[in-house]
Amino acid sequence: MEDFSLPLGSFSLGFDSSTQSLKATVLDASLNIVAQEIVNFDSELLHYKTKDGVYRDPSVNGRIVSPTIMWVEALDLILERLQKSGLDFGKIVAVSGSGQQHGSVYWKTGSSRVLFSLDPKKQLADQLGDAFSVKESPIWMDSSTTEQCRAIEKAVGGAMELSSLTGSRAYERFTGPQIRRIFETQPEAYKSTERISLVSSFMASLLIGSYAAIDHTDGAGMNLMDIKERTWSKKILEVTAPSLEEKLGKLAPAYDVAGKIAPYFVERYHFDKNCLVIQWSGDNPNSLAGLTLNSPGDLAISLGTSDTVFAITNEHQACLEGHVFPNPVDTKGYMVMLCYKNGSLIREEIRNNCGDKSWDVFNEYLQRTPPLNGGKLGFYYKDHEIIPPLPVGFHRYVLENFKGDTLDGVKETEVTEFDAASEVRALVEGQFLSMRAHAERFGLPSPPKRIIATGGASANHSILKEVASVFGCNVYKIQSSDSASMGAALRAAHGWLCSKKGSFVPISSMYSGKLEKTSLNCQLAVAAGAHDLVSKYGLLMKKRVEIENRLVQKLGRL
Ligand code: ADP
Ligand code: XUL
Repeated sequence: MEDFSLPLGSFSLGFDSSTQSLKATVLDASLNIVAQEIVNFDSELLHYKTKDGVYRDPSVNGRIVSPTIMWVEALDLILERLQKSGLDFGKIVAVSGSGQQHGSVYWKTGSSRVLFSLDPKKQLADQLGDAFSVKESPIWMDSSTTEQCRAIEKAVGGAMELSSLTGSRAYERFTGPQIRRIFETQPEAYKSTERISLVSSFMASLLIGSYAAIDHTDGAGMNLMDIKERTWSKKILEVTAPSLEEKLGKLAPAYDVAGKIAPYFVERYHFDKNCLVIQWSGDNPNSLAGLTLNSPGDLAISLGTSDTVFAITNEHQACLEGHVFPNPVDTKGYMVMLCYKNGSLIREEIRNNCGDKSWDVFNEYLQRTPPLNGGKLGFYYKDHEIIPPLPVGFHRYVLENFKGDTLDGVKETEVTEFDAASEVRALVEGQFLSMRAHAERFGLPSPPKRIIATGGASANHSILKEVASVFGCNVYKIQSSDSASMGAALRAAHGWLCSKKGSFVPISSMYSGKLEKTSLNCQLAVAAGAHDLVSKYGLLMKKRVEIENRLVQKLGRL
């Protein structure tokens, strides 16, 4: 029988270049974690003065960016830390990574030469400071491109047409509308750009010392790629910005080799010169790999800076809400996903305002308040939301006479505040009710067979208990809450095996029959909530959707 694992004693390394931090996970050949590191942007790279890893531009509505060079500096720093921890880089046979999706990097003409000849005696950031034509990368939180979204949709024949071509209608954070905005507002910078990378392909480019391709899965988050053909859609490129194809370079499958590790890393950190860099991909797709999501009835909920809900599917259907991406570890299937912008950051804000800045107090409030919150419902947006498309603002309602058995005679009254404990419950219940409602509408597994939770807030048992109650199913977790870097390390090993074999091998062959002995094993975290509660939450959800629709009519943009 063929051996589908890395050689004994070797390692694979996965990064997660996310909104607030850069993380790394090292797996051994048995797929167990041997090292993990993190660099937090706000608290450890103080000189960039980011808040939550980003700059919110007060002068342009919805503009949210991050300094590109900060991500570069973080890479050296995390490698230094891994080195200090005693990691033998020579054992790493493959590296891959996750990038926050949609964010874009603009390489200035001539930068490929700098990238190709990096001096191992100097830091990367000291050499690449002048490599970018746009120094602040637009990221997934940006919502400044509504005009560009509508123009692109119109030019290709409508939102549904764009969704059927690319997997999503136009979204403000998607890279195509972002590129069009750069072209319109900074034409000189656009002209002097020789390559546009995603965060994922950008970080891979640093590691191979030349421009890496964009992988098919993260490429589907751009509104530029024909999702069925997995090629750039010429029609959409034309209506987005001039000479775009040459600036984007090639597309490649996620399991492809991007290149060998650059001499910079061999000399500075003593990587083996044959170490392969496998295509990086988006953080959500790599989480799908790290959570070994391969059953159509499973639902993943990621509670990171953004909250996302995703599952696998065999078909691609056009939709006006949510996204379809090629499955990064299956050559034929797809992943479907919903993304919320107000995830961990609004939970932190409510924790700070109502819960004494402490998760313990926040959790105690959740435990102290009854399920359904006595009919108190809230909508909390500290940043412009994606689902539903509503602007910054808080909206609170009390449902009179709501007992959870009928909506007859139930009327809502808008109020300006709740007591602290009810505010916490209204936020958390509201987030999961919205996920359940939109997941059902989008055709995600309902009820799911099980939920696998991940992301920073999945460390919080009280929050996971609410997930189990609202959805009415068991909630599982893997060993690490950073499934994006775990998935990247797994995909690195997978890409290495595909390269050795000379063709695609199913990723499950790496762990089938021995999953429970690996760090990828999913374990029960919380058992399903009581059955009658699930139907009561169903009614509350119905009411919430009614109110949400009214808010969107009044305040939203579609
Ligand atoms: P990203 O990868 O998108 O940068 P993470 O998945 O690392 O984000 O999650 C970071 C978030 O996790 C923080 O913003 C924090 O609010 C949240 N978090 C961490 N620990 C807890 C906890 N115990 N309870 C709730 N949220 C938590
Ligand atoms: C997904 C999205 C976010 C980022 C966060 O569409 O915008 O989840 O990937 O890193």
